[in-house]
Amino acid sequence: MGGIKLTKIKVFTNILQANDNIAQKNREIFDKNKVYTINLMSSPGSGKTSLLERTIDLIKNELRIAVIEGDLQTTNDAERIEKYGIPVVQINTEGACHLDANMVNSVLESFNFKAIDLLVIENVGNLVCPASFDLGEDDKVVMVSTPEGDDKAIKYPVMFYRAGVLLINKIDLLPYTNFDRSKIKKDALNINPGIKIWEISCRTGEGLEAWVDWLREQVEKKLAG
Ligand SMILES: Nc1nc2c(ncn2[C@@H]2O[C@H](COP(=O)(O)OP(=O)(O)O)[C@@H](O)[C@H]2O)c(=O)[nH]1
Ligand SMILES: [Mg+2]
Repeated sequence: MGGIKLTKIKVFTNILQANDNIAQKNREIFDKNKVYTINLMSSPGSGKTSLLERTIDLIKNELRIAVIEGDLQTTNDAERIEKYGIPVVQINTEGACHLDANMVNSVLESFNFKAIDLLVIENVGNLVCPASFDLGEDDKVVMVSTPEGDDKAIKYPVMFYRAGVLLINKIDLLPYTNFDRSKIKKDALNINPGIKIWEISCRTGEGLEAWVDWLREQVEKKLAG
């Protein structure tokens, strides 16, 4: 019985190794073209697509943005982004709970990277699996929203350990929840002392300037590098 368990672990390790090799190829493409790339992750409904809509609105006149949408089934999110007139590709994972590097690699030829500064990959809504699959991104961004509860960092530590940024969304709903901001911040910083944290509302726009300033800085660094 013990042997079966060990075999499973080995298979998963091999899958991750294969994924990392393709992620490295993606990274080379992003680096060569100086495209700053983000892997945006959260539970379903936290507000990933809303953040994209807001962000595009705020910086589309300064930065050339493109989006990869990951979803189990629909093209709903890509349709929302398409309205902004920026390049967007939808990947349907057909049941898989995360994007992997190969899925991303297979759509990269759809983009003209010479004309893109910032690529945002909206991952499948899930706080577990996406954390383990490198896509070749520069930074992982994790979002939680106030109605989800403030225990997400301690429950899903791998995600918070790997993310460079934590966005606490739906801050406008704070008065209607028992969400304790100081608790999740403390937990996230215990897991990952370097994580940057911003409170935002994609409904009211609160806090989004700081987020967009940071994004701008990252894109500039990538262009200069
Ligand atoms: N009140 C409130 N609702 C939000 C906020 N951000 C997103 N929503 C709503 O939350 C729902 C899910 O948002 P969506 O962007 O589709 O989440 P995703 O599944 O993570 O991409 C939608 O009904 C949004 O309008 C916010 O800051 N405040
Ligand atoms: Mg979405």
